[in-house]
Amino acid sequence: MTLLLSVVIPTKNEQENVAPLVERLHAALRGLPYEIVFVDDSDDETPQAIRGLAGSYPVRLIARSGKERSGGLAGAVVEGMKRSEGEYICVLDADLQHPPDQIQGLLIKAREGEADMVIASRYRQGGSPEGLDGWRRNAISRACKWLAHVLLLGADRRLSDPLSGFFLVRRSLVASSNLRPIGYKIGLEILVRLQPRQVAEMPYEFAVRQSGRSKASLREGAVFLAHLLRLRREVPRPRSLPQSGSLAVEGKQGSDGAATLSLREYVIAKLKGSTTFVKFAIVGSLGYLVNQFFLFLVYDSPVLWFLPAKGTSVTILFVTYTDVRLLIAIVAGVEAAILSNFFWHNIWTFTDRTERLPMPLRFVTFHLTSIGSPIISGTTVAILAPRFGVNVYLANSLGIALGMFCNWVWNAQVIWRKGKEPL
Ligand SMILES: Nc1nc2c(ncn2[C@@H]2O[C@H](COP(=O)(O)OP(=O)(O)O)[C@@H](O)[C@H]2O)c(=O)[nH]1
Ligand SMILES: [Mg+2]
Repeated sequence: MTLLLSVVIPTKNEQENVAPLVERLHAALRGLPYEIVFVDDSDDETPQAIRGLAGSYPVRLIARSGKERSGGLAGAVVEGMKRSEGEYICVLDADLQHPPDQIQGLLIKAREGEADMVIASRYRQGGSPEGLDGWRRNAISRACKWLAHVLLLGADRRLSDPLSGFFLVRRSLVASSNLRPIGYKIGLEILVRLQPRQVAEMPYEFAVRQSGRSKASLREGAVFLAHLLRLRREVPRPRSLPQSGSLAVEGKQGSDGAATLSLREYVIAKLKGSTTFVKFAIVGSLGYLVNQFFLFLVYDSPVLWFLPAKGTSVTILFVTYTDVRLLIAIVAGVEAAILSNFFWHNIWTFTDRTERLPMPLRFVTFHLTSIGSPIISGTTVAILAPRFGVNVYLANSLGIALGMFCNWVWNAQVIWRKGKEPL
């Protein structure tokens, strides 16, 4: 009988995990012609445990030693794929982070959708990356994914989990290929080097490791970077990858078209997308200059000779102002900046969005937010510096950034909110 499925499992010091894993696999794959191929680089009792299972289950062991181990995890997977026999190959970790009961689903998807590769995804809707212990592993995982997209897969995000270690491929895809992976990301190697015609994704819940320890480390991070750069260097990247309609992903599907951008193209595309924000920042900087200029004009220049002289004190409603000319100058500076900002935002920054709120309402709300922004930055300094001992200038910078951010959100989302695109 020809084998339908080979389950390839790399192991390194997983003695506690292999027996429960094989039992769960057997329960999940009952009735299918399958085999399990362990490729082991352990220094503990894992090989003995695997041999013990071989009597009762269709289990094979490839035990590696010395130099054979140099390719690490990815090398082990390639070796397992080469020496297995099934029409489809499923790769998963030994630590029960990848649920065996999902394999049938991957297989069905591959056969029905005629996909060469089906990736089990932590990040597609319905899946979960919960097993990544701690926010640090989570952040690292997302950063690695981002890098892989930017450097290799293109900026559009059709694949939600290209770094998944849990996937299924058709043997014909990998059979005569020259894979040379280093590190952990064998799935990425297959995606980039073999450019499968059809790739599908299926969500799954990444579980926490059953027992034993993760072998991921800072060194693996460096190896990952080296792997990315090597793929970038060695694999010519077509402009459009894969062809239109060839990615059958579950759930939301991204736009088709160029999937592979160079880093430069990616940065330019990003910048183009953010021109509104750049204009917003330029207008804000101009407002700062206008404010300073009016402060000077009113307070120091001789033009407004009719105003009270510097240092004139005045009492209004029981409050005494020691320098009423300065007060007028501050108000004039702030108001001039607000008017300048409003004018430029209206005719330049948000020029394509002016239809939403009626002009007078826009004008009034803009005044309120313009005053709100210095209140936010002032409050931030007043709280952070004395209470938390943050350096005053650092606190001020944070406050200004926060004020500007709130201002931006309010302006872009409320005052000049984008209208719906006309059909
Ligand atoms: N054969 C082999 N397997 C490895 C090696 N390093 C890790 N593994 C296995 O690869 C799988 C994933 O490793 P793991 O430490 O769980 O990485 P993590 O899931 O990223 O924390 C597990 O089944 C490990 O036993 C290695 O150098 N050789
Ligand atoms: Mg793991």
